[in-house]
Amino acid sequence: MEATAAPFSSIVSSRQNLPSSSSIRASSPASLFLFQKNIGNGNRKFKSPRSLSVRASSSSDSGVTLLDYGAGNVRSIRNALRHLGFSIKDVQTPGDILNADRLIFPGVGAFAPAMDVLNKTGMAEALCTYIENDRPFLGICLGLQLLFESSEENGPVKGLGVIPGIVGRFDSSAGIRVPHIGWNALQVGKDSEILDDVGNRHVYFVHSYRAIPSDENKDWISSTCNYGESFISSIRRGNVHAVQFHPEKSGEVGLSVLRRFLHPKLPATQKPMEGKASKLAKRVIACLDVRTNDKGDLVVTKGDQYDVREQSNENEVRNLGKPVDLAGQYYKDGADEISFLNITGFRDFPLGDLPMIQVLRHTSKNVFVPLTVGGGIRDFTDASGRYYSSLEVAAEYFRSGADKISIGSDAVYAAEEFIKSGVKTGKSSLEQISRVYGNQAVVVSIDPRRVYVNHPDDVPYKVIRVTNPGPNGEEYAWYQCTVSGGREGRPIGAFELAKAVEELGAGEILLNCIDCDGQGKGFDIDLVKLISDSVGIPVIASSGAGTPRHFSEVFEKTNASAALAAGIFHRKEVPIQSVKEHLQEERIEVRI
Ligand code: 1PR
Repeated sequence: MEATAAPFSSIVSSRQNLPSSSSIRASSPASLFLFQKNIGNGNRKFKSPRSLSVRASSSSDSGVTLLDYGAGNVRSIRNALRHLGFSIKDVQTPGDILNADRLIFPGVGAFAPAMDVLNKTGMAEALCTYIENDRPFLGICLGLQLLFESSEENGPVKGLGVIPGIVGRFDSSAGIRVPHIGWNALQVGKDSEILDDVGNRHVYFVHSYRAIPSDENKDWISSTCNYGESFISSIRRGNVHAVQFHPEKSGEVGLSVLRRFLHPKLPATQKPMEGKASKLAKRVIACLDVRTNDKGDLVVTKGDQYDVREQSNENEVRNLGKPVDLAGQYYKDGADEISFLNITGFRDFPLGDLPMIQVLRHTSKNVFVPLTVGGGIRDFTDASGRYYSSLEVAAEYFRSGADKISIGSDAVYAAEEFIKSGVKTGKSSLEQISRVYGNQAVVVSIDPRRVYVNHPDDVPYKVIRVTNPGPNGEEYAWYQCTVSGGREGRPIGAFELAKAVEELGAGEILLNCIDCDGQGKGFDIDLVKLISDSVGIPVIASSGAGTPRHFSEVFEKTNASAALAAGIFHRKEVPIQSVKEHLQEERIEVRI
């Protein structure tokens, strides 16, 4: 496919202030990669605008036009629209935008490559014309940001220029963690219409850049959100809407936003749904460790200190259920996020492991909260000599329904290399994926093991005084990172790794602890405190949850943004709702 830059003036009347493609930086290999992959996989062809003529609108009441330019997870919005009974017509030409009855633009990825593609395909001009004509439009996330004049993301880069203002990065020096990931509350203006059912409930955000309210854009703003500062969470003018949050990832309340956009004549809700949202909520995440058992079935398993085999003569892989079924159950139970970790991914090639892709595809049909997938994300050459970049692996996961990918072993090697050389090569999977999809889409999963020492100077890694002394009375410990599912210890500590991967572009840290895994005795508070105090990105505390009290403890004693558990949920010992209720009682804000 060629990303054509043919003039669009033959079909659209001339307009002012259009972003000129010459002001956009040259197409990055990443954006072209995405675009080409998209065309290749979706059998879609973007035609030159010259070949178009404006047709009369033909969409039915249950049809919606979707502008998918090929980056990130657009499957979720497709699934949400289908779930709501709508059929989707994909934009293939700029003319499809002009002829749409209602258009959804779920922008994902980074600002510059997105604008690059929009300009080169003539879509930018068509979008501006469509919006100027007050046609029904819903932009999501980057689809909101692109409406502004420009963005500082790898820029400045010119946007569509529909709304006055510059999209800038959240200021982490104000003591907030960037990216802004999680469920936050809105301050909804009067005439928002599509937000009528949101009321005082949390919706899901994931972004590092935001537009801020000003006198010039105040007429557009339909809601704001607070995260260190007030930023624009939605805009509305006439039939044109855009939201910074992800309705397709905001559970039932998010689906109501889409429903109201698709059915603008729905009666206004007299009383918004109940809720008590006021700020960013602490997240409760359900984690599914997935692997193939000895019979060849893909199962959810769970280890004790990473040993997932039964202590029986058969020594079978523990089978705690089917991945898609369990994920669906956890969604209904109120999980704020679901993680799938392909725990044998370090030895199998993920794209050869199609069941994992299928799990994502099926899960994302009915689960409307964020999905993370990890395991085996790295560059790979298969038996026939075909080389797959980690970017291709990640792209396939995103296309299959993942919102974030999680990198384990490969991030350890990248961090070791970076610490040794002091140079960011830009070639590691972590750097490549975060460059293309944004760092909010990249989680680094750390599998550390506690190593007790007698003295802080015993090892060249960050050593802390531990709350509970070691078996020989040792008062200190460091946390050694491992690879290959805990099988191999590496010469790097969790502290050093966390700092390095933040530099390399990780957007979030999933902090496991081999010693605590499956023990049900609580999170390793010393470790979670160490890491969550050392980095500016969100940290997910993982391993060891046994009771609801363990969740409140980790939120009260550390700066963790989320807490993850597996065994207690799989064995139905503690329902997710009980955890949430307990956190509420302890006055810790959660999404209910
Ligand atoms: O190295 O990029 O291929 O990624 C492999 C991924 O698989 C890593 O994220 C790694 O953490 C995970 N993994 C590998 N082996 C195991 C294992 O258990 N044998 N699982 C494994 C890690 C840890 C948690 C677990 C919590 C909570 N599982 O995710 O869910 O400890 O458990 P609990 O609440 O029951 O205590 P790569």
